Amino acid sequence: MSPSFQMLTPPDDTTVLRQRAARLRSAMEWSGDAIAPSVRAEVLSAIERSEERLGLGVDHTVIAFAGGTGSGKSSLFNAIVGRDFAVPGISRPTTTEMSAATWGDHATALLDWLGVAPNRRMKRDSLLDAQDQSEFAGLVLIDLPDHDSVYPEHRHIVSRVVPMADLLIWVMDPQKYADNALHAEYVAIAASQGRPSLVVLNHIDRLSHEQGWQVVLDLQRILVDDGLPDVPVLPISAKTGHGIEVLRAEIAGAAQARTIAAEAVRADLVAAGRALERALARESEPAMPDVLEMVTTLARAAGVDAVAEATARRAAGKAAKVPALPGLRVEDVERERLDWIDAATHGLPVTWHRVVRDAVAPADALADEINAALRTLTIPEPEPRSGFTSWVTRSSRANAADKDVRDMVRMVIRAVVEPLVAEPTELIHQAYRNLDELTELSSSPPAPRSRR
Ligand SMILES: Nc1nc2c(ncn2[C@@H]2O[C@H](COP(=O)(O)OP(=O)(O)OP(=O)(O)O)[C@@H](O)[C@H]2O)c(=O)[nH]1
Ligand SMILES: [Mg+2]
Repeated sequence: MSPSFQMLTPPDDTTVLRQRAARLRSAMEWSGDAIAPSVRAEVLSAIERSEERLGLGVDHTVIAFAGGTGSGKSSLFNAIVGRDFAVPGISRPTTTEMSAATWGDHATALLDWLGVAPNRRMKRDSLLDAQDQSEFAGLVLIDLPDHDSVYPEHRHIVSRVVPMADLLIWVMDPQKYADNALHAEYVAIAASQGRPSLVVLNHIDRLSHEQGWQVVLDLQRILVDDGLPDVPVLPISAKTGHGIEVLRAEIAGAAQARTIAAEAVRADLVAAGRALERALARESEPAMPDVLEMVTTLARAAGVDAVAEATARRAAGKAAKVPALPGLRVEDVERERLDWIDAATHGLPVTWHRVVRDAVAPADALADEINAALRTLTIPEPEPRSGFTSWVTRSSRANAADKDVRDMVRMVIRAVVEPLVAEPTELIHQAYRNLDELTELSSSPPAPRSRR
């Protein structure tokens, strides 16, 4: 098939992210036992979550209100939606189920994936003016239960949905804004994973102007510790409406920046790549051992010296019987194979030793393949020449014959060693190096590395 212009267009966000997920998956597969089961589960769930999110399209932006009980998530949700849909609490506890509002379309598949019950979904447009509709088009707004609930199922919903949201709005209140559980278990983790966040300090109407700013400054300081030094704190009141317009503008901006959904998926995959990298404790660059050295040693172990020397003696005019090649013993091959694996994993975390060992063919299979190939080899037996030949000529003929035999045997062994030893090792090294790229935020795939 000849290349078309279509094939030459730069890949879009979804394609690049799908490729990243696929590379991460293959790095996982290649690294086999080198990864602890808990890290493997974490990375696989990030891959699956990302693939699912990409499958649903990145045309919607999922924004979720998260925070402690009574902080005002449902009240703020209602203020943005313009209707009392989420149930704000008069008597605690209140929100037990998620509510969702969508603009533009029903986003059915996305809401199914998020696990929003059908009767907790509301499509907003008819009551809104045209400006609202275009500003919020593609927005999926979620009201979450409290993370600090006495009901474990609330925490489960929050823990499940927080990694699925494209933007998190952390709702805090003046009483509990410093709550360690929220910061340590959610905000700091989301920050370390590069998930986009906004922070609002609700119930600001309960404080004097000065008290309000003191709390804002203190919260700002805690956010620096959380790893969110650049996220401003927005003072707000769902009761008086103070700050609601600013919040609306932030939400509209995020909804319009379509890339935010793609960014969230990318951050998810990068965080998974970093978890993988930490688990593998990458230390140094892998180096390919010398294939020729292995081949030469195997040729010697197969008995090439005696055959080459006898052939050389015949070429020099002496009568000598050229012996058959004895071939390789499994223990000789195993010794060489283990030396190869040691060299290929030198400086790498110890678990990679097992990964390379599993990838390279076992010694008995290697010995069988090499011996079978050597049996098909016909070693030329030069006829002793009659008459006078100078010493120099005889000696150069002997050297050439010796070299020919060694080259032939090495070529045959190399033809087995390349696909069964060198290429699998190179693939593992490539998977190991891929981890570098998988831990970077750059969206472009890496330039292909040259093979040795
Ligand atoms: N004074 C004041 N009261 C507020 C404000 N925001 C919410 N409230 C009240 O605080 C109570 C809790 O608000 P909700 O919106 O239900 O809080 P929530 O975060 O959804 O709570 P859970 O669903 O239990 O997690 C309700 O009685 C609200 O009317 C605010 O800015 N100022
Ligand atoms: Mg609520």
